[in-house]
Amino acid sequence: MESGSSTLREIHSQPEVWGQCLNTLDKLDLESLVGDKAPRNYEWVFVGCGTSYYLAQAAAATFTMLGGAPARAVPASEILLAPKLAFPIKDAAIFPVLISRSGHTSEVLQVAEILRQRGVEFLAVTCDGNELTELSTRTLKLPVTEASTVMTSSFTSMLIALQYIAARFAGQDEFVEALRSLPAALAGMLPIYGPTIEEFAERSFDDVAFLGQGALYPIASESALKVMESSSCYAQFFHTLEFRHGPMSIMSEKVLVGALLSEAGYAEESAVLMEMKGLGGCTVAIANQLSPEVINSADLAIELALTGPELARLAVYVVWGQLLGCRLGLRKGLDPDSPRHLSRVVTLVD
Ligand code: F1P
Repeated sequence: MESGSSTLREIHSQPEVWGQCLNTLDKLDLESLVGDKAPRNYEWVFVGCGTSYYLAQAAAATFTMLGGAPARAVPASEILLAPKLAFPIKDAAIFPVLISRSGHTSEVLQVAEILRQRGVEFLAVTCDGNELTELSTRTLKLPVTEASTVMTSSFTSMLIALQYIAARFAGQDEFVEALRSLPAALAGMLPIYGPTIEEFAERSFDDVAFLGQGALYPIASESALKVMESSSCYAQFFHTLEFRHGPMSIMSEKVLVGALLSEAGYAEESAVLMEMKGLGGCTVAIANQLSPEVINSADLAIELALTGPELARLAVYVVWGQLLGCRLGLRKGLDPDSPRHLSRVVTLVD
């Protein structure tokens, strides 16, 4: 099979896959799945590893911002190695949500086993294996199949699913409607930005940094992870304004800075990106609506032009980092479907 063909196909399949997931969610009996665990009564603690951990962060941000009740994300390994830090409050007050595309990641399964032994009920969110689902009576399995090692459509689909649940709890029908508009919107954008990103990825970089604030921070983190996994290039992620506090010393013409710009912080965040351009860097600006100064300054400008609440746009923000990582990897002669040293599932043997 041609290098990267599964990853590219899976990235481009997202409009269709999101549509199928939304149909599954519409048919799901959410009340019996999690109705008794309302976020106003329980702290939802989202747990995962790798991409699923960044998804956990984006889900926690959505629950906190939409529902107004605190929610958190922790890597599964923290529950195993620093349990007092990960679960400082009573078991009875938390509702863990264990996220794993495969359902077979050892650290997540170990957390599931610990919770089961302690009698803590949890929701398992997955696209695949039953090893995880067998440990919980509450499971959400999405119709997403991926052949690639790297997670793309599974990340965005599970994100949309968790945002859908957050919106249902918050009684925000217009948020659910905004999620429903994403498949058609992305289908319109991919033919425009897909070729642009392919051409852009002809350049080579020594370092890559993705920046984002608020709920866009986990999306910047996942974008950087995609570039690392798919192109074996070191990529970092920062809260946008933090980049001035030290990291900017890496700036040169061989550094790529990608900024996921929010509406509320647009002026401050775009100023950082333009400053990095002034220091010789190559810049990518991604926003719902871009100002002429940013369009003129950035080497690559991606405008989402979506309607609906900003928080409902997270899934679309990540697609460009997915594509960029894959295209950079292909340009380097790598196979983004099977990145160096990685496997689809991290299985730890005792
Ligand atoms: C989590 C994960 C992936 C990563 C890698 C190993 O998988 O860390 O994010 O790309 O290939 O596994 P999962 O628990 O969601 O299946």
